[in-house]
Amino acid sequence: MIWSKGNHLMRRLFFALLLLAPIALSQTAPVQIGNIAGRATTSLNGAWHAIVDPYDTGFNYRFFEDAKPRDARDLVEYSFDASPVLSVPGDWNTQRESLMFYEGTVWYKCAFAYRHRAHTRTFVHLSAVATRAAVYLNGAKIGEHEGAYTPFDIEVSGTLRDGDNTLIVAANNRRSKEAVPALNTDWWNYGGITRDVQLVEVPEAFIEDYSVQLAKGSGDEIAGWVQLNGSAPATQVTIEVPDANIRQSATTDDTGLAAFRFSAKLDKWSPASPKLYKVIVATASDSVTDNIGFRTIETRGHLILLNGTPIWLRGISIHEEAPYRGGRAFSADDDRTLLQWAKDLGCNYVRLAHYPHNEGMTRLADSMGLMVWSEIPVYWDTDWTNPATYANAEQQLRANIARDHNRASVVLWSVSNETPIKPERTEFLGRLIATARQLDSTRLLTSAMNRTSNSGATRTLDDPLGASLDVIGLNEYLGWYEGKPEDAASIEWKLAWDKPLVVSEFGGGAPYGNHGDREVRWTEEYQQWVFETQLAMLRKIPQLAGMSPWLLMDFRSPRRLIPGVQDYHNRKGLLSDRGEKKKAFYTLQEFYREMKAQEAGK
Ligand code: GCB
Repeated sequence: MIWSKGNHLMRRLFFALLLLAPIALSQTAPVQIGNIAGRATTSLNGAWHAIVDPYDTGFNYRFFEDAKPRDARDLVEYSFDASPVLSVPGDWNTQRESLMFYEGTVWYKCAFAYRHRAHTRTFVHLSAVATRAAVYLNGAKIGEHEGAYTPFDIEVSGTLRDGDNTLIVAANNRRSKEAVPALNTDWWNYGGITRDVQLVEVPEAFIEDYSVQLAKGSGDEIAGWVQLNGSAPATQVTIEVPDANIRQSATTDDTGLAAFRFSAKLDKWSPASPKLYKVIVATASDSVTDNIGFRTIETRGHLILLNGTPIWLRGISIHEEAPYRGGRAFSADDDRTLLQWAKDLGCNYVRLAHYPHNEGMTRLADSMGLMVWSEIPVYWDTDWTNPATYANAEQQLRANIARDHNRASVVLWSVSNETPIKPERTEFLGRLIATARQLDSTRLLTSAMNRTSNSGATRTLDDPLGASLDVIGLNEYLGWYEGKPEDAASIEWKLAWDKPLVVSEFGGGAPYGNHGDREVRWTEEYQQWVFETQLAMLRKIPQLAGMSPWLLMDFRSPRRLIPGVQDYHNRKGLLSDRGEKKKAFYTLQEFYREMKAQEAGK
């Protein structure tokens, strides 16, 4: 929560869009550096000594000092060096059997050598720590963070020593009703330093972040901003797109912000042609290179338009669960395996449920041509009236948008999943939606809803939240949690708004290889039948603009307890966690083939 740069983004947009008078910058404003992949970094990944501390003893005993007994009689009641190691990145649960169900604190220590280079500043970048992190460098606390799926940066320029340094992270994944998500989720509560840790070196005056995107509503104008940090007012910034013969400049105001808008002739990014341009943002002292796609995304009535043309979202939901080895996914190989399976299914879109996935995922989606629904973990019941809960949710939203606001693949920001209809919920989510719109006016806002008004065979999706969304997300489990698959034949769906509908979830569970009569639950045949009847029902909905059934691959869940069938796994995957394709995979693949052919024929 503490190390956000959300307020930076707000400030930029405030200036860039409203062109109001500057507001003084707070010197201590936290920073989230954009485009870490384009920076000079030193990886701190590896084997870190780790102390499992279920009673939080380390805060009293000051584990963060990494003390060693001075002599044979000295009492130091802990030892990092004698404690076994855990791999970073990686959840702790799947690294040691005794930690599979562990919910508590683990202290991690990394020792590294450093040599300061003149005229540079250094940050520690933590791509994700689940769920709360307290971070210490050479015995002193340097920051803390809450939220298991978003990155944070801590400046250590004055704190790093030339020579040996010790970084200690206390990670805690205890659930709480005030947290986001709260106590109950249908996925594993993986703990630990689950994504990369890096030292990031930047010049004294550096490019903190930038937005280089097509202007809202325009196919031939780029609009955006560059935020400098540590620079003098009126610094010149250049924006270059060499392959489009673009070289433009802009000048910063006294907050370090330079806004720009210029015309540009560009080949548009799309799933059929995921063109990325090399973009160079530079000042006299700093330069960052990115690969950015340019596309527009809008709605008209119940259509979703990509680059002005209607597009139907052939999707699948994905959890950030590692194929083959299990546990939290984090590597480029994990990401590629998952997204390639989505491509094999015929997808042009993926829903990254239910939280921001690692940053490699959206970059890969950019280059593979997959549109992305990106979500924050406001899931099921939440402490709607608690200001700290709201602040945490908003911080996760800000960090997610800050991280991915230059990714062409991301077309939808989702603020929540399956929340109960009550005024305090609608107020909470309404504030998140307004914040997302302020931060990023170019993408579509959505939420996965599941409450309907039912009358006979008619189901009306009229959750009041829908009024403030661009795209209506619907999760429904007819034929699985409710009724029988064949009931789908007589159900009619209505929407309270003339807006696009994306059915964000439907499905049923079957362990791979469990065959039998389709009337028998948990067989692949039953799961396939659910898909057949659902597809027949859903395609009749006039507003249907896409779908992302539940889901690509089986994943771990502490709520899934049938031995021999679930074994702590949600089995609704179209593939097993070993990559075996179930029968329903082919049913959906065939449907997507047909949808694609229809689109091509239009
Ligand atoms: C849902 C939730 C998802 C669950 C799924 C299920 O509605 O959004 O997180 O995993 O159903 O399998 O029950």
